[in-house]
Amino acid sequence: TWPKTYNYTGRFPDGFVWGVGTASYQVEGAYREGGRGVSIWDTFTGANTIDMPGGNCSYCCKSTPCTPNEHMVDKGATGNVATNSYHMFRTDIALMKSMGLKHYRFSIAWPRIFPTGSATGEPNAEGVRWYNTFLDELLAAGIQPYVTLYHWDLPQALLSPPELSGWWARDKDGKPVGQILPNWKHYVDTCFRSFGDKVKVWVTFNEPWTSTKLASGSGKAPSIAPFMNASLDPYIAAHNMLNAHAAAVEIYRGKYQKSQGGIIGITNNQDWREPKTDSLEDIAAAERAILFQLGWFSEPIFGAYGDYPPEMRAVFGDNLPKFTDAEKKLLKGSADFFGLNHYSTGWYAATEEPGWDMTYGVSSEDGFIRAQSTWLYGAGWGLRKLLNWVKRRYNPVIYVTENGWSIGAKTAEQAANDTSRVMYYANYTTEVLSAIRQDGVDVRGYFAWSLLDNFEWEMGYPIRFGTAYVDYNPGLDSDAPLPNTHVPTAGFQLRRRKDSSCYLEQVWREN
Ligand code: GBH
Repeated sequence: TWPKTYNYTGRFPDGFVWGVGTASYQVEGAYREGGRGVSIWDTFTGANTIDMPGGNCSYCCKSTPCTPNEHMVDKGATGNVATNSYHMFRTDIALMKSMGLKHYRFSIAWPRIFPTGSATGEPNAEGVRWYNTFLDELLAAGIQPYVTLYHWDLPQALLSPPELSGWWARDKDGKPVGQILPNWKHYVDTCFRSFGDKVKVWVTFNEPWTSTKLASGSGKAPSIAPFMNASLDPYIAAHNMLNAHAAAVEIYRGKYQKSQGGIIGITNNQDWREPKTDSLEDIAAAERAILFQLGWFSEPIFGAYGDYPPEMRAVFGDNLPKFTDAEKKLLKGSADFFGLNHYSTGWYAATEEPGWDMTYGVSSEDGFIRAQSTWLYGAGWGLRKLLNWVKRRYNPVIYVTENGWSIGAKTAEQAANDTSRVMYYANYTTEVLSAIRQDGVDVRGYFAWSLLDNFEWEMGYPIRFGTAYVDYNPGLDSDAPLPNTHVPTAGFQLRRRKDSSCYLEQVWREN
């Protein structure tokens, strides 16, 4: 059951930022329109091999094309159409307005700006124009954009292993090489230049841990699977991404921040890990679970030395690449705020074996209430403890950039009745309020995930995180057998607010 912690009364600080979020590949669709190039997710879903240029699957690097069913859990699902937000953006904005929403977090699709990646030259004008129109209409609706530069849809052309391995690029001695860096710098510079008059809050990367460590060879997301050296490559990818983050911030601060007046940060993700018992071993293991994920990607930016957590270096040794002094200098302090994605809580117990993450620990979830997603367990006090952890170690300005709960549904009526999501948001926002008021954590904003049900990565469309329901195939019997229920219609789709959006509307109206 839900912990009874949502009876704390009080108000959030004036100016507290309430919002909802999405990400380009999960909602845009229009995969072959507007001059958009192929992304690594088009490859992963199989869309690339069917009707996009590219031929074989450079995820697997086989000479024969992959079938669309090869990698996805939700067989046949792609982001080709998704929630069709590329075309239905005015409907989305009207929906946001109806919710009283003032802040919207979304991401820019790199392949719309540079279809094959590029280190020089002009961007794809149609892509730039689309985002400018979208931004203009958001602003006209009184909604402030919070923009993520990288939410996982890397141009496919930048990941053609083994020569050009995206974030996984390393030389033959196993040192990270910045092949991707000039492409990235040109992309972000172009975004700041093209959209910076309208965008005042930038997030460089969404969940670098998920898109490097978790993605690396897991089969759940694109990486360079067949070339993977599991004890090396995830750390190379992470290293390259951290340096890319610092490079983006250097560009923004050096060329744009003064005139444009915005802020820039990064979003990391962490589920809370509570020691399973009060033994010193379990307490230490739970601390490693946080440090070896959140700390890995936060310490170089928010810590004192521009480097990985020393506790991590002690375990990983030379498998963790080394930053040069210049890189450390660039990394240290390279964020105006700490973006935090948080969903779930579990117990953590010490183990004899290192495990895939070298934490010498294992998680379990007895006694927690579970969402539709098998990994998602609700306990708002975990978020409060996590916020306190971040304050104790780094004391930054924090924005909770994602927090959400999945519930399956076949019909709009079923979906709208999302009582457990209301409980989740009541529980979690109350704990955020407690963290601010009772613990003094400097939380400035909170974004619910997500505005809409959408393409939930390898899980496809059955998993629904929306505060609004999407009928992907209006007019079709939604209990019809697959594929109708999970291959969205490229035309009009239906959005319908769920109860949770009404609950949240009240929370942010009354603060
Ligand atoms: C976020 O990631 C993403 O930023 C967002 O795009 C996504 O839609 C949202 O969450 C909801 O999932 O299968 O046991 O290996 C959240 C962090 C990390 C949660 C990977 C799921 C997989 C656990 N995700 N995790 S498991």
